[in-house]
Parts: sequence; structure tokens; C-alpha cells
Amino acid sequence: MIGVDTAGVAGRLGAAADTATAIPQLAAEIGLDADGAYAVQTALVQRRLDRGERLVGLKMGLTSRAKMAQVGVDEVIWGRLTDVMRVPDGGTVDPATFIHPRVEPEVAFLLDRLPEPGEPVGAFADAVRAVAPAIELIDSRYANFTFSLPDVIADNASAAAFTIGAWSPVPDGLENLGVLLEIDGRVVQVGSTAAILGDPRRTLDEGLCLAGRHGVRLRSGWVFLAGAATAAVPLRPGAHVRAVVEKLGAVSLRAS
Ligand code: OOG
Ligand code: MG
Repeated sequence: MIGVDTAGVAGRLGAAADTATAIPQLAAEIGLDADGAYAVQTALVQRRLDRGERLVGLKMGLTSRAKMAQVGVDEVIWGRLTDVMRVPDGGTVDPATFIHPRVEPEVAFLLDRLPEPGEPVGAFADAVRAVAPAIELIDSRYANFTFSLPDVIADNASAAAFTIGAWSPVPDGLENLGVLLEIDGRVVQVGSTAAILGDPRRTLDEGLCLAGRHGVRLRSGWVFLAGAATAAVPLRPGAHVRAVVEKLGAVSLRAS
């Protein structure tokens, strides 16, 4: 992969997000592979940090079959979350600030004591202080929400916004909880946390390992999104979105 203009590609993706304007896929044309794409992602997120945003966590992507099938990419990916992406529970987003926003139900972890790089997570309850239901708002910067693996990695795994519900202590089991996504009071997606790598707890080892390969260390106090259990649903103006995870409760957001 010689001669990829990492900063230039990050600039194009950043401008697409800032102006809510889709761009064509680019990885195939410029010969961008997954490692090169994570370098673009780093530069893309650095643009946000340069304008004062703070890193607050990590998101996993494509950890369920439903998600892989929806976008036609079958590898687990990760991206970075910043403070500006966070919308309070019950808060409002303006869909016009996104290109083609979609929402999906997730499980969030509040990170606590993490192992040294290269070490596996010991007890999940040491590594994670609390868990919560969450809604992720994804917005691919590519036309028609269509991309290859390196395209979506470079685009920070479609990260755009997220909402976290109330934190609860880590329950005994997380591997078989019912998940619902409702729009305007109607159930539009039904799933189970079993869809998330068989058990969402596994995504933490995966995240530590995959991000660690690119020199990214997870921090105590960070939010960690385990990935959606169901396919994502388009967010229309005026919609009220609610996600419910059994045992963990509900979280909501509204589109203006
Ligand atoms: C990529 C991001 C996937 C998830 O939870 O699986 C993701 C996309 O679908 O655009 O956030
Ligand atoms: Mg997601």
C-alpha cells in the first residue's frame, strides 16, 4: 500500500461528516487496506481532537450476524467515540446534521480496571464497572450506506452519535437478554444479546486486542459499545426512538 494520502483521505471523510454530504467509496480506487484504513481513522479522529473534542470511548462494529448481513461486511471492526457524539438519554438530535442516519440498539460498558496491553481480561466484573442499554446513531459518509471493510474502518466505523441509559451494576449473565428497538412506540427490531458474539462480554477482549494492535489503549472511565444486536433502522425526522434491554432497562432519543 504505497502512497496513500492518509491525511487527504481523512480530510475528505471529515468534510463529508461536517457538511452532511455523502462521498463515493474510496478504498478500492486508492488501494487502501484495513491497516491503512485504521491509520486514516486515527487521522480522522485527530481532526476532531484538534478542534477540542475529547475521546470518551470505543465502539465495536459488526459483532452480530444481523449487522454483518445488513452491510455485507463480515469482520469485526472498531471505532472511536468523542464527547461531542454523546446525546443525553431522552435528548434530541437534528437528522439534518447527518447524511442518512440509522439507529440501533446496543449494550454499553463503563470501563474500570483493564489488563495491561497483551493480557486478556481477567474477571469481567473487574474490567467493567457498570452496564447500560444504549442507542447508537450510525451515519456512513459513503453514498447509499454502501462500503467495503477498509472503507468503513476509515470512516470511524460509521460512528456519529450515541445515547446511554442509566448504568446498572454488572448482572450475573449478559449472554441471553432480550433486546427491542421501538420507533414511535412500535417495535421495529427484536433480538437477543446472544447475537453479539454469543455473549457481549466477549467484545471487550476483542476490542482490547484489535485496538491494541493499533496502539490504542482503553481507559478507565471510557464507554464501550459492544455492537448492535439487530439490524439498524433509518432515523426519520420527528421519530421517537427507544431501546430496551432486558434487566438493564430503556434508553431513548428523539429526532427533531
Ligand atoms: C458499521 C458500524 C457497525 C455495529 O454496531 O455493528 C456498528 C455500519 O453498520 O455502518 O456500529
Ligand atoms: Mg453500532
